[in-house]
Amino acid sequence: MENKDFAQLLSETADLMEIAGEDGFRIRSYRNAASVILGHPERVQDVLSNPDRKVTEIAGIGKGLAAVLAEIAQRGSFERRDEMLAKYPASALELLKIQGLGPKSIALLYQHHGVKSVDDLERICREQKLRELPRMGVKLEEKVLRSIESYRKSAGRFLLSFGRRTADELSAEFSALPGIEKVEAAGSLRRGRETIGDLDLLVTGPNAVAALDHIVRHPKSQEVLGQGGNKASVTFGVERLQVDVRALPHESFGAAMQYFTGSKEHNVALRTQAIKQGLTLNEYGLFTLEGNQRVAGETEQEIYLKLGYTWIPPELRENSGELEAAQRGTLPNLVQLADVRGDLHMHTTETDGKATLREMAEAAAALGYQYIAITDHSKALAMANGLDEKRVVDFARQVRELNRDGLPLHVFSGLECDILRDGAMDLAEDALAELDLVIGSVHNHMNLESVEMTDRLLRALESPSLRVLGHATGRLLLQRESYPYDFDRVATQAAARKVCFEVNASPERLDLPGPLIRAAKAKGCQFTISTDAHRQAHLHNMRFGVLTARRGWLEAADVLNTRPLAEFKAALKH
Ligand code: DGT
Ligand code: CA
Ligand code: CA
Ligand code: ZN
Repeated sequence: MENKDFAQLLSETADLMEIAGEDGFRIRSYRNAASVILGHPERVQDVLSNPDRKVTEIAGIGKGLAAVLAEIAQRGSFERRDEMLAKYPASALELLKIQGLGPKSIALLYQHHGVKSVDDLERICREQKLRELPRMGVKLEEKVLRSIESYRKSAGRFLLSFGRRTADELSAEFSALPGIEKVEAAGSLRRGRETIGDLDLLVTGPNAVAALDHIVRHPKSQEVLGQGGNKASVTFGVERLQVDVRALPHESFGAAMQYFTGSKEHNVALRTQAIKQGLTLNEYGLFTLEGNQRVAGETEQEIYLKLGYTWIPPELRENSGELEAAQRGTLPNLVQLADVRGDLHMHTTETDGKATLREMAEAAAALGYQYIAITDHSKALAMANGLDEKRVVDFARQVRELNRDGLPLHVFSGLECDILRDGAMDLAEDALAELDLVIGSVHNHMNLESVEMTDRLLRALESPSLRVLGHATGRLLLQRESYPYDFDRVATQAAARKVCFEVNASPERLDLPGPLIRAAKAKGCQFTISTDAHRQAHLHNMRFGVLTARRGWLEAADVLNTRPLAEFKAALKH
């Protein structure tokens, strides 16, 4: 039993107890224990099996929980959990993932209609029975149906950052094996999609098949889904991410990269072009239809070139105009990580960040940046101890002084100001005017009608201090859909008011998404790419923001924080 497994059993049980409407104290103690165990550096199992140790030594684990943990270690479950599972099946846990439904509503649905699974819930909504329950209604019924749809869409997908981490871990292991020359990730990960379904790893070298043996014997591989002469598939890690590994000969590595990078739609269009030229394209290479002569295959570049295109960056391969542009030679010169000169959205211990201004500045300087903006929350986020007018003015003065005496880079005073329900800024304009950079963000009242949300954002754009619209769709990947509004109208107005859209690099957001970035650019908008860091390590997420910007066809010139310090300062003063 790993700590993760202990934690999961405890928090599942807490969820079920919450559905059952049981008392909050016990529920909190299970949840608390789950998070303590997850963060505990040694294995709980080892502590339990060591006669000289007691689990109660771990802070937050009392006698009652110690008994529970011992029971779990012994038989993989505990009494309370068995009781709950007798009442509600494990499928009830899925219901908590449906946005808009809390444990109380789920309990009600269970009592009245025996709803035990997402399928049951969908049926009850379609039969228009949810609307009749107390405190529910037609709106909620519609919302739940939409949530079910998005839940199904995201089930079995993973964040890009998680895919990247796993790919890096496995690439390093494969590369250390003798006879392996190259390991590359293909598929949606290489295209920088915000979520990935599975990981596609391609390996070449005189002993590339060693990677296949390595993955099927890997201690973290849970299940071997298939193993052939040049391919192995497993589910990997406790998260059970599917990993496909392919071993390839040198001469078809480019063709395989091209094929397995996709997207499927891009590949279909490319193959159609090949056929027009009397050629056929597959994962082994580009061949003549007649005579089956190899024309290209070792690199992607030569394949695209032989078909009349310049090489197409993977982030653009969605069959949305990139092939036509590559044929004409008019592909954008996409922004790169190295172009970014500063990070314009981060939080500190003043609000809900974990590091001080100075610590963030030092970490950012170590990344080679020339400047950052500190943008803590405003007072509407009381939970985060958001800044009021007085603190904002003090903060702006303090930053001016700090810049005079030896910070490792230039710090701009900023704020992530809440956009209130009616579109007003959370703080008075004269306080905002003291700051170098004001980001406006929506953090609550996200379930407005599209018309209301559009008006709210249009009104926010009238604020003379506003420079950036932060994470402007509000989506949380795999958890929460974007809120609806008339994006074209808002983008048109943002362009007119010279307010930038933020490309938020936080892996849970990646907001704006690529297609909306592209739409905003077409309206004449400018952009920033920022991490929304809440601790130093988050500053490294910039790479995911850049990938997302590239999926939106952005060039360095479209992104304000690619400008050198002096130029950036001038742009702020426009
Ligand atoms: P994912 O894994 O759902 O995030 O998305 P992808 O794009 O990584 O899709 P995946 O893993 O199924 O396949 C990787 C690429 O391989 C895909 O983008 C295109 C190519 N590919 C795989 N199977 C087929 C196929 O049956 N037909 C075609 N045309 N292409 C395929
Ligand atoms: Ca994939
Ligand atoms: Ca795959
Ligand atoms: Zn925010």
